[in-house]
Amino acid sequence: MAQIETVPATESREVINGIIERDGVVVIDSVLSEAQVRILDSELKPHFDAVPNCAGDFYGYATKRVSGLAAKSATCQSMIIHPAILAVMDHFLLKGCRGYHLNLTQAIQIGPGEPQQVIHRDDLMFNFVHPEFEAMINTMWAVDDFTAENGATHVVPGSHKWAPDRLPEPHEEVQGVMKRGSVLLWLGSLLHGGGANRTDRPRTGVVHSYNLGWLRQAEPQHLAVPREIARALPERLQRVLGYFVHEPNLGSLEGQDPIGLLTGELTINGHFREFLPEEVRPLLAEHRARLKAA
Ligand SMILES: O=C(O)CCC(=O)C(=O)O
Ligand SMILES: [Fe+2]
Repeated sequence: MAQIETVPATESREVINGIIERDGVVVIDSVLSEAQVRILDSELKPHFDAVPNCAGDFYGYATKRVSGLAAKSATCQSMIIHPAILAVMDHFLLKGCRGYHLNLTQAIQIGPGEPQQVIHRDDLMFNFVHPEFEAMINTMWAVDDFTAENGATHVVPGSHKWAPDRLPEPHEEVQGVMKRGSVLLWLGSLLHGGGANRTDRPRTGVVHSYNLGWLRQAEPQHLAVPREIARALPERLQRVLGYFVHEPNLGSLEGQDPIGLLTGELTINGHFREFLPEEVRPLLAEHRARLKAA
């Protein structure tokens, strides 16, 4: 039978990353306190009350989705840059880029009667072959207890190493059963999907996904988070939202670091900087030396 390893929030980064490398998935137990989950739940409630059900064969018909969480929930803001989460992103995503960003935020409330979602890989969003590294990684924070009955996410451990066309046998699929406040992490290349809700109450979870800093964000965070809100956030979070330059020169504004939009340092027609990785410096220095000598 397939299994998901659950580790305590105190588990070392090395062990957590090792499990994810092997299985493509892990649960970190009780990262948020009961009090934090309660606040998160109350921050999400008015948005779930306002939003209609999705209507799509992928998103479901009895499921509600709320995005823009980096602007809507202070608890999500701190979850996005939780050190245990960023340690995983550092380990996997920095193999494929010089800096990563948030791909999307989405609170997902699977309502009673919703059938199981199709098993899929989220990284199909980025349609290129990338065997050397992951393009994206997901976190699913349990706002309710996730149970087999209420729609805990299905995953197929090990499927991140499968040929793209291999489909899982029923015994290879397992649900991410976890207590509220826990977080399920899975690689973008892992087969998974939302579960069927066979109870009479919704199942709420919060997805934050992260991707390589040179890929497009599924939910453009500069647009999703109004600038007045972004301005007040901690710098680490501003960077993860996408206010940084991916060297060389990807994402600069006016030839400047886009974080200047938040700090007030960005000037129109100001000094047009270059943002270059260290390893190209010798090549440039050599070129200048040759020019001088000529
Ligand atoms: O809600 C879930 O458990 C997972 C949803 C999912 O995988 C998706 O919508 O891409
Ligand atoms: Fe998914």
